[in-house]
Amino acid sequence: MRKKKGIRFQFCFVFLSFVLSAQIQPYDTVFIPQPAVTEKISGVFNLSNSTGWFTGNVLSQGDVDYLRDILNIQFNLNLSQVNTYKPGTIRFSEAADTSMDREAYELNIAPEGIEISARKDGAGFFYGIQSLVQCMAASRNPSGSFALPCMKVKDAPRFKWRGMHLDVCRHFFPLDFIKRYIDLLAMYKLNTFHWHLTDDQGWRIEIKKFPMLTRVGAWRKGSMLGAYADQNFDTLRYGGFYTQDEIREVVNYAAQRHIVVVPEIEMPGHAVAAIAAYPFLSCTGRQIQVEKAWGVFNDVFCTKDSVFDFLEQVLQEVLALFPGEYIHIGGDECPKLNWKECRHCQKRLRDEHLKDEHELQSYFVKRIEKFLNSKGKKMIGWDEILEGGLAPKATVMSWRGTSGGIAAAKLKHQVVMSPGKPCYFDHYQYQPVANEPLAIGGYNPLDSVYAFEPVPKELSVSEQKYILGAQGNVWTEYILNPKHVEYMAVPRMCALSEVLWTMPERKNRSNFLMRLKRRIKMLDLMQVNYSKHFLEQ
Ligand code: TNX
Repeated sequence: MRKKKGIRFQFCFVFLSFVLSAQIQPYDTVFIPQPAVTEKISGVFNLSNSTGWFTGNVLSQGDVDYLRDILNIQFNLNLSQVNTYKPGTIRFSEAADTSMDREAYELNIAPEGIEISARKDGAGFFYGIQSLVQCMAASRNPSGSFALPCMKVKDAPRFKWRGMHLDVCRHFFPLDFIKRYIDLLAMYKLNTFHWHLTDDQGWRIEIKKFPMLTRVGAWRKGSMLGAYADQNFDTLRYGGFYTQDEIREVVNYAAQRHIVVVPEIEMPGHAVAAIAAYPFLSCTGRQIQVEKAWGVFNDVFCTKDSVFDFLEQVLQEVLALFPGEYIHIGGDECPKLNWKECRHCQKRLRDEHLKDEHELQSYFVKRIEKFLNSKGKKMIGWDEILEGGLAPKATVMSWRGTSGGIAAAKLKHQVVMSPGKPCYFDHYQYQPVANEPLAIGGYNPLDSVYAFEPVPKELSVSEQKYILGAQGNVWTEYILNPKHVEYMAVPRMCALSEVLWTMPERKNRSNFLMRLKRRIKMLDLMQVNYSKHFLEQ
């Protein structure tokens, strides 16, 4: 009997210490997203302008430049690079464990020096630098030096796809802001920027072979003003586009921050701007205008061969600009009305023995996937690509809830979760909504983003591995300028970063809010126009 009690006691003790170690400790107050393991060490490391840094020949040039710039720009520090290690230095070393995750890192802040270790070929050093910067922002003395609390951090992300999206079609944002947005993603260890480049209201990427896409398609003769119900428009010419040089600049800027850019070229729907530039692309061949209104429109790409030839030539230029493995082809919200009346589409239906227009959409997407695969790229599309049969290797981005993602994972297809609730950051974030800037609708407060679990309970353990991660989407029908994008994206993007990086047992809502409040120093330093409602929570 006594023995049994002893065992029970021992079990309780082990269980309790496990729970305690998984819990957030008081010193864990500087990071977003919360790292996997943090361990307090006594003492502080005093960092100042006289601290040296030793790259150990393991940091890439990109990481070296990034560190130098961020210390300089954010903290006004000009630390000197030293050629040999000596105590009191910030040191980078290659991880002894070569099987370590490509994005994992260890950060040791000890009284005698700081060490960041990671794999040489991954993003780990960069994330270690981000964590160090977060510590510094939280530990800055008024004199400009830093008393960093000593600790050991061992860290790796939960998900591979940690994304943020930006729609630059409904409203256009200058190149400098795109870079700033990428900087924000990098701060929170997000690694995918989904760039929504084409839509009914504007074509925003230069395609050399088809100059009218931007000469005509990038400009509309007015925009919808205010609420949709008002149907109010101005008559101002509005638009803009990114040249291929600018696109390359963004891709390189993102790559230096270990962020991959996934371009989205919408097809077969959301194609009005392209059709306005080249009317032969639609079923009717009618000359139409770049859209002024928001919504879903009947003029979509026709399924005749000349349209596929055109799209393949467009994609050829696109894929040469984006070295990442994925191309997003949209696939959402494609009305089938014109296809029903089009002789080309009806002939296609008969020739390919397709049952209906849903299968025709599936034919469309499969044909594009084949082309992209032949060029070594993977295709991703919104969950409508499930309708009429999923293309053999497609990755599905689930936006109409999680059911599309669940269905795709059950079919053994990879999935990125981006359900409207709570991943649409164009929805309201605070009530009463009447006090908020006009938004498209919906309600996704910070708390529901933080509580989001990307892996649905409906999936078995073997199906769960198809969930690559999740993404926050910023559609810009009602978001007119960069400051407003920041307001909608931050801090919901911070909550999402913790959903995507941190294991669920390390998440804690009130601790997250506390850290968010500490971390605003960094956002203030960068003059980010974040939404301040969380300060009242
Ligand atoms: C649906 S999400 C759309 C977009 C809109 C958005 C507004 C998706 C694949 N399509 O075209 O901008 O809702 O929230």
